[in-house]
Amino acid sequence: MGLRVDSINRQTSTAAGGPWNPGSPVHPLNYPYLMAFSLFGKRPADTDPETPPAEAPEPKLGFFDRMQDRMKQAVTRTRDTFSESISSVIALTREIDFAALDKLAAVLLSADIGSATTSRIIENLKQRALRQGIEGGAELRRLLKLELRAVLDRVAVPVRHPETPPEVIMMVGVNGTGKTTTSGKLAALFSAQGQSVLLCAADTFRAAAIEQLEVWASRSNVPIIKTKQGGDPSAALYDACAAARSRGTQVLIVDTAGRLHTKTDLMKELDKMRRTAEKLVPGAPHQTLLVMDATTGQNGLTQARLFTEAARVTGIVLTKLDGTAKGGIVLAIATELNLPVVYAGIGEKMEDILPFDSDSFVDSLLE
Ligand SMILES: Nc1nc2c(ncn2[C@@H]2O[C@H](COP(=O)(O)OP(=O)(O)OP(=O)(O)O)[C@@H](O)[C@H]2O)c(=O)[nH]1
Ligand SMILES: [Mg+2]
Repeated sequence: MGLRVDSINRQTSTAAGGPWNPGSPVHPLNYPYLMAFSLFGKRPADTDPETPPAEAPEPKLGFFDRMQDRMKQAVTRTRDTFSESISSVIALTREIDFAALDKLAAVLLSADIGSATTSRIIENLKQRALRQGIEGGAELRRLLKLELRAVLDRVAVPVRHPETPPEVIMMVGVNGTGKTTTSGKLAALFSAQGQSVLLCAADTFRAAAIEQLEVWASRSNVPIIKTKQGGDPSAALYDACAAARSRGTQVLIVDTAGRLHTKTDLMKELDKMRRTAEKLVPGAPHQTLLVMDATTGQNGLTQARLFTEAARVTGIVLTKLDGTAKGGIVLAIATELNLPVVYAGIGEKMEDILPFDSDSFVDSLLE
């Protein structure tokens, strides 16, 4: 079936989702950074051509900065350690030589950037040093930014949304990474962008998992389809897909139970859910987002690698970026999983989610 390729901007005309309800907890004013999306996306040509520019809300001054500020704040701990270490490497020498670059390699490794990515970046910088020389700290920072961006941009493919709704997004991952929280945040985010959203509580395994998603549904003013605890998650998903189709819902977000890739039965259950969704909605699930906890570092990465192999993951949501000094894991994810980070979780509140943007991330890391 046909797919519409969008930039990270999911904004559609408000006609599709109805007018804003000023009393709604997801009123766009509660998401001031949403209005900055069109400024923020890197592919302006890909924005929805059906959105008449005249009707697009005027971006107010400062919103772009606000989004950048939020990313900056989220990676404060990473930036502090990272920048401090880089400064100390640079302070040792005026001219950037191989010895300084080897020290820089140690800094990159300690920020969890990963050995493959680090080797590649340092090798490129050494080649550059041989060819043209690297004059000093400012030049090194500039070149390092380019290298980091290149790593992220290599895997940054535009999200492909289906032409016919609903778009089905499945949240998967190991226990406790933030799947339910992210499902709730995304429901609120898309809804604030004017899209109709349905949540599906397909974690029937953990006690209180359904109630937890219900709380998010009511917070974000989004309907939910559920079954009882212990029920078949595929049955809940079937009902949700049928409901989304008959209601003309634009986005169906499916919260699934935490599972380890080693639990064969549970991985088979994910497969069954995929097949169920596809029966009712062609091409579904359109996105399978692996939710990863940034604080688990390289361990999380090993788990994620095995998970992505088993579950046909299309992108990563990196949660708890606010709680780690090892935000460099974003780069290791790009190189080692060959997948883009599409959203970053930056706190526990409903608005604590950002569409991931490599420029903003790298700028925030290396001011
Ligand atoms: N600081 C911070 N905490 C987060 C973030 N995302 C989720 N959390 C917290 O992480 C904990 C686990 O979140 P859940 O959404 O329940 O995780 P889950 O993956 O659904 O867990 P299971 O369903 O048990 O596998 C909760 O305390 C969340 O508030 C984030 O971006 N930042
Ligand atoms: Mg959960």
